Amino acid sequence: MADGKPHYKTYTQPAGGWGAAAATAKVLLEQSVVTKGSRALLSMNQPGGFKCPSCAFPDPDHRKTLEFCENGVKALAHEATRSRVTRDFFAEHSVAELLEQSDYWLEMQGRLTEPMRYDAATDHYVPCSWDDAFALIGRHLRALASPHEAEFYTSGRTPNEAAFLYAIFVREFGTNNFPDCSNMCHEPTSRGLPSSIGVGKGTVVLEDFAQAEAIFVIGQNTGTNSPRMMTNLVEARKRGVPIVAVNPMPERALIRFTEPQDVVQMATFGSTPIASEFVHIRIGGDLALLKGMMKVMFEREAAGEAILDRDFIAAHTSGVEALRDDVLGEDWAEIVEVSGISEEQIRRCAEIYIRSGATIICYGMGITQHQQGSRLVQQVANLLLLRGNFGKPGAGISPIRGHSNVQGDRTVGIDEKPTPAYLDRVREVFGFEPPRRHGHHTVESVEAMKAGTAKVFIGLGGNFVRAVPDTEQAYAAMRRLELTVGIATKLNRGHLVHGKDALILPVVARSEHIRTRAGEQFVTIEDSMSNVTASRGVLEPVSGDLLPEVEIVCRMAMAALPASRVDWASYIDDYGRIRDKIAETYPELYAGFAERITAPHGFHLDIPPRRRVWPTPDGKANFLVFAGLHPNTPVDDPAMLRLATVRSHDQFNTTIYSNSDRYRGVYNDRMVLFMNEADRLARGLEAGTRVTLETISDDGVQRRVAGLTILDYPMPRGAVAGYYPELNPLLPLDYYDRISGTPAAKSVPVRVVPNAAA
Ligand SMILES: Nc1nc2c(c(=O)[nH]1)N[C@H]1C(S)=C(S)[C@@H](COP(=O)(O)OP(=O)(O)OC[C@H]3O[C@@H](n4cnc5c(=O)[nH]c(N)nc54)[C@H](O)[C@@H]3O)O[C@H]1N2
Ligand SMILES: Nc1nc2c(c(=O)[nH]1)N[C@H]1C(S)=C(S)[C@@H](COP(=O)(O)OP(=O)(O)OC[C@H]3O[C@@H](n4cnc5c(=O)[nH]c(N)nc54)[C@H](O)[C@@H]3O)O[C@H]1N2
Ligand SMILES: [Mo]
Repeated sequence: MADGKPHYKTYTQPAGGWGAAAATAKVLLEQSVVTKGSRALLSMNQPGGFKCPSCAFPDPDHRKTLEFCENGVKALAHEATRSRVTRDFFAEHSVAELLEQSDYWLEMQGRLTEPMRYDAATDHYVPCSWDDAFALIGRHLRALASPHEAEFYTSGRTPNEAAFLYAIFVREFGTNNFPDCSNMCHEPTSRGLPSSIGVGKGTVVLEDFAQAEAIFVIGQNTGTNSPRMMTNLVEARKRGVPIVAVNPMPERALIRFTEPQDVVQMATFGSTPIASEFVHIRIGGDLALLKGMMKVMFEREAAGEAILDRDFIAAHTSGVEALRDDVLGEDWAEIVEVSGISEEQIRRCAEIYIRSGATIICYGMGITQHQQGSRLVQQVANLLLLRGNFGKPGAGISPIRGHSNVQGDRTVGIDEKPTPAYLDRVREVFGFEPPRRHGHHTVESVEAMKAGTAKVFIGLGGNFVRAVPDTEQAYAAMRRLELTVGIATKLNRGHLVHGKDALILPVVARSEHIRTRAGEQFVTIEDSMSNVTASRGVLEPVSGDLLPEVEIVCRMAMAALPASRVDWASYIDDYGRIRDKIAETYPELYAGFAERITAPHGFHLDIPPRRRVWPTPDGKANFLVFAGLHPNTPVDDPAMLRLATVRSHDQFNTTIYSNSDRYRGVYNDRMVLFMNEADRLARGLEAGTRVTLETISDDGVQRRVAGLTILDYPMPRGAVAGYYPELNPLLPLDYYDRISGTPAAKSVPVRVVPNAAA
């Protein structure tokens, strides 16, 4: 519940277990969907059912009867909720009033039910017909001096069929302005890995977990953000496989976990220890750790031991000498200083890695959201390449993606820097000339809004203005626009921080039936391990006035492009036709789509490195050098702390399920700052004091967040953490990885403002 008093109590139980079971029941009750929700859960992640709308972790095909987790249940319960946002709700509350409410309150109002248009005269959203909504969008888009004045955002819940058509529509309209949530997330994987192994995706499949001999989990909070992966970690640990967790926060589920599906463990209050080695890394210390491990390997190899996979390196890679020189040139004292990890523990990690015949490295936002996130990802690949950990069972690189279809959206064309090969295919398949000039990623789209060169924003899902950095500036930028369109299931702040004209367009959700004139339709999703599966909703749509995302995309296109070469109307009813076009556009990945998708568990998209084929210019996997030990520019200020903005256990990105964070022992409060006690004492602060945090930057902008309660927490010295999106005002817009465009949300240099009124 959100309205209790804030309190803080260290969580000492294993993660998962009865706490998870209780939380599951509670959220179903809270959303009044016990029967409906429980019925739907029987179909979640099952053949013939729908894919969980929460994270992108795959589900096994040798499944248990139930294949969901606590946070999947929360996502479903909030989607299937009995609460509704109706025209009466909007009549009752002006936008100014709604802006005063918290993100949590907005979320709790329930599902959107009909299209609404902003009325400036009264500052209320008022009902509007779908025809009028599309006409308004068409009018605005056609009035632009250039197609590059529009920004077309995508959030990763959008299924392949809608995303593919959106990519075609926007390109026929004439721009590659595709800011998307991936730009804030795993873009360092998508951009960093191709120069290394030739593809921008992970190489591991779920079965590999059963054959791995060591698993590293770096910068990823598994128990909260991909809880179904805990099953794989538990199984591995029971087989005696070492698990190394690298994290500045001792995330509870990575320490000890009870599987809610394990009847015996539940009944006996048993649990499994997860990490055999917990590496309490400094924020941004991962480069030093990775290099330290590689240094151990090169040193021992030079001393005559057979540490490296020499045959693999000779046959499949290039650049190992340059990497060796770089790594051997690093100094131990500095490695220890920057990582915060002792040489002894780094040697232990190296030993685990060396002894393993097949290693998987999983990673999340703790690796990607740094100023040099893309190059950090490449160092993860280097470490794996040194022992040939690609193209064999139980081994590989495993980025743990975020949104359930964020990977799929990119595969089917949501890309601000599309390849010439894709654009050529689009021209051949659809008969128009797509734009070649690269478009805007997320940060560039905000810059364009600030500069006034962007005029229209269309958001296919998501909560753009809350997810991007520099909240104040982003709000101001958004308010300059001529038109903002939010295509969504739930009301969020992005609909309230709007342009002169604004629309809220409600969609059929993942768990609901899509019925068209051609009958029941299904959509497809690509998970984090490149499996493509069908998703069929099982619940009745919450209102008769919702449209599926596919239809919304088609009708926007028809309104904006009266002379289009594409037969949009034909795609509205029959999603099989869209899949045929996907197959035509991507023959090497999607040939035979219609047939292959009928398999109960879908199919796997080809990942060439799994076959030891490297689609790089020289046909080899490349060791890439990243000089130095810092993935973030060092800041010369003794008062500096590195701030990581993270998710609580009770949120999905900007959607706040409750104000508590059970595993970190925080209840009814999101305005907290996790800090090492010694750092607190060094600043002369008392535990539980409220402070103001200020960003250290040299652009002359003051960025502050006040009212943060300090909690003593086992953080490394110099590292603090707090919640996203509340702390986004501290993240400067231009503080991002230049290769991927991803904001460095895990390493913001900040200081506590002494004596600020908080
Ligand atoms: N329930 C739930 N599931 C989700 C989401 C959600 O919000 N809620 N979001 C989805 C999305 S879009 C995504 S991208 C994923 C995100 O899932 P995660 O990648 O787990 O994301 P975060 O919680 O932001 O942070 C990950 C971890 O990075 C650690 N960290 C911070 N800085 C560093 C560092 O410098 N080095 C290392 N090694 N670690 C560091 C933090 O302590 C934290 O444990 O989850 C997806 N699944
Ligand atoms: N400081 C900081 N900032 C971050 C991050 C961080 O760790 N720190 N993480 C970044 C990451 S990894 C990500 S992925 C982004 C997330 O950014 P977004 O993807 O933009 O945000 P979400 O909160 O996932 O979007 C939630 C909204 O999506 C809508 N929605 C839900 N389901 C559907 C659906 O099926 N269809 C449609 N059309 N709409 C739907 C609902 O209206 C809901 O309000 O945030 C990024 N921002
Ligand atoms: Mo994400």
